[in-house]
Amino acid sequence: MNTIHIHAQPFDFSFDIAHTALIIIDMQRDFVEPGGFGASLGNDVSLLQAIVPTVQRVLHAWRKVGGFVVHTREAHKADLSDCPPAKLNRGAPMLRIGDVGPMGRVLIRGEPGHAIISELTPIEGEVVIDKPGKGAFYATALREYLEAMAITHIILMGVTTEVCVQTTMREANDRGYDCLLIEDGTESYFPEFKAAALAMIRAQGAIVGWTAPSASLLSALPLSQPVTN
Ligand code: TIU
Repeated sequence: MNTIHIHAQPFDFSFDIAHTALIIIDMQRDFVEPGGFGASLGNDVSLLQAIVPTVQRVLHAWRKVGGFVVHTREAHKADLSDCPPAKLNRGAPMLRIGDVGPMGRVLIRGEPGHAIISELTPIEGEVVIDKPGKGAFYATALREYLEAMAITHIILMGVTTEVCVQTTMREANDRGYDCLLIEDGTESYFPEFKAAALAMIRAQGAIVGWTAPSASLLSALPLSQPVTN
């Protein structure tokens, strides 16, 4: 047991790399690039692009210390059989899930928009979870992967803070995992929602979990030299 302690809110977060997963939520072209699902909902995707270097830096550092990595992607089967009408018909987006856009069919597995952005491409040994919902535990094998690796702690990054990231963090918290969200490794299309999500996660004595800047994590990892992108 080699416990690392990092400065976090509302109090220090302690973990052992061997039992901690880094989970990167939905850093896909469909959310981060123009012409995808995020943009079809009327959002400005440039806000999300700004965190890419930070997410990349933490990912590279986590790989260097031999940590377990999970990437998730939100998407549906081509026949939409895993997309409930309540999700498909919600609101008045420019393009609905399954419609053809500049990056192929929106939010459909295997289409160009489904891909994780090139800066964060998964490497061999990393798990990629395709999820039909906002939470990464719903209708996926994530729990089984975490149990197989004896994971007890989760470090989260990705998008969007108050939708898929927060939903996954709440799901994980209810399943008994201690979770830390990297503050500058997550973003929302709505800065005020990001701020509110961070505040509600760590309120009431870490009711959902902890938050910390990437610098806190990076400075505590046993790296022989600083990680550059
Ligand atoms: N990945 C994720 O957060 N899915 C969303 O639909 N987020 C929005 O903020 N719309």
